[in-house]
This record gives sequence, C-alpha cells and structure tokens, in this order.
Amino acid sequence: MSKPKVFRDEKLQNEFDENGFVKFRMFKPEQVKRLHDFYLQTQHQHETVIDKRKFHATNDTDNATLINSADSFIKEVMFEEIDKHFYNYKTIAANYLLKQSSPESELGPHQDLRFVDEEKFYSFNIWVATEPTDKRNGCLRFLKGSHRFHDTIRALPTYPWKYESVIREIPKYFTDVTTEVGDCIILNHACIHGSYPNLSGQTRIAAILAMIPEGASICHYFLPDGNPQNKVEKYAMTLNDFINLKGGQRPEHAVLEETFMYDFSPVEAGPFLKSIANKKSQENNGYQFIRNQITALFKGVR
Ligand SMILES: O=C(O)CCC(=O)C(=O)O
Repeated sequence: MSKPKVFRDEKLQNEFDENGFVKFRMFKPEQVKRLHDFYLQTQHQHETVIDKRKFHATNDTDNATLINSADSFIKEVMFEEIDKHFYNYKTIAANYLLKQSSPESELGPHQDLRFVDEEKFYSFNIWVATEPTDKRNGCLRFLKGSHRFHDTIRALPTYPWKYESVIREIPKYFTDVTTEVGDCIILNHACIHGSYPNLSGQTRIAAILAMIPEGASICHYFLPDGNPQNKVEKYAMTLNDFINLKGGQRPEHAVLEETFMYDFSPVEAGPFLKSIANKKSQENNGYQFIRNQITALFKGVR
C-alpha cells in the first residue's frame, strides 16, 4: 500500500520517499530572522539545561509556558509558507533545536520517535536553521533510504535501537546536507540521521515543526526500564499530552491503546554494513558516470 502524499510538488515527494529527506528553499530571510529573534528573546530560559546537554530542545526545559509559546511562535511563522508546499497534513509540535559550540554537541546516528503507524503512514520534521549550516557548525547528515530498511518501534525512555550494533560505522555512509538561509530540510522521522558537532564558537539555532499526514493518528510508545519481556505500551496522544510529557515518564492523561511484545533484536552487523556499503558505492558510481559524461562532452569542444 502506498503512503499518503503531502507535498504539492511531485518531484519533492518522490525524493523524500526515496531518500527519507529532501531540501528546498521555503522561507524568506525576514521570516528566518523572526525565528532567530524569538530564540534570542527566550535564550536564557532555553539555556537552563546547558550544563547537562550541549544539544538541547525547547522540550528539554520542562517549562510548559516556554514550550507553549515557542510552539505557537514557530507555527505562526511557518504557517505563512506551509500551505504553498504541503497539503493533507496535520501538525504536531514545534521546537527550537540548539547546538552549543562544543565537541559534545554532536548528535550521533538515530531515528526520531515513532509518532504514527509507520506501516501505513510516516511522520516528518520541517527543519530550518536560522543561519547557514555546514560541517563546522553542525549540519545534518543522513543515511539515504534508511527509513525503508526495517520497521522499527522507537520507545522511550529506554530506546532499545535496532541499529545499536552498527552505530559507530553508520557515519562513514552518511550524506551531509548543508543549508543556506531560507532552506528547509524535510526529514522522515524513520530515516537514520545525525549532525556534526558545532565548533563554530556560536550557538547553532534551528526550528522544527513535526507533521503527519491528515489521516494518521498520533501515538507514543513507552518501554520502561527493567522490562525483560519488552512489553511496549502504545498511547493515543493529543498535542497537550506531548507538551506535558515529562522525560522518562508515562504520558499522564493519554489513553493506553494497547500493550504488545516487540522483538528489539539488533541488525547483524556484517550483512548490514555490506548492504549499505554497496548502496553508497552505487550512489558514487552514479555521480562518477554523470561526471564522465560531462567531461567527455567538454573534450569534444575545441
Ligand atoms: O538539529 C539537529 O542537529 C538534529 C535534528 C534532528 O535530529 C531532528 O530534527 O530530528
């Protein structure tokens, strides 16, 4: 069964479906500046967690007033453009993602939480940085096509990860995605991604908005510590449940939809790495082929 479409531009939808991410210019510099300025006005409240984390989000503050106001502000700015590019979607929550300038701000390979039934739907972020990003200040990196490798449950607070067995090797196969002001990256939450440490001397500021196709319902998977049978609890969530979700705890008022056993066994490192190395070399050969064609064309020109 094919999953519902949300991009108005078919080419962008196809690239997103194929790779698990796509970049395009969505915002005007003035809109990006407003996102930047709101962060600066709330910087002090955001930075209450930086002793513990060099990569942090608005949500990490557990400050419901801040979380609500950042959510409303980012949505207000993004809504000025979203309908020009997307349709049949629902929004979840918006957040700032901050990378302090520190070697500890690197974000290793991971998949984001699973918010929907991914056999039928997908969920995604609109990610926009308020200044250009590259390798030096913490740009994003993706394992192309990895949202299609395996169906995975990503459950908090324990987060047993299917790709834990190859976590150190994955960055060798990443594709880096740099951005200019106004670019956004749309990323499928199931696509394996990470970001470089920010070593620029300045905080890297990005705003994200999580979205899902209209027909999907939002859920949260909870797997507590000391649960040898891997009994997962699936909760039906509202936006308020997410805003009030406290690190490591069950959602307080959400409805428990079902409880089920899940096999979290990790992928076998050898075959997995061989398969991603093959994919990467096919990608590089494709590029090499085009380069050879272009070089051959110019050789003919005297
Ligand atoms: O902002 C970053 O560096 C990481 C972003 C990310 O992991 C996400 O949006 O899911």
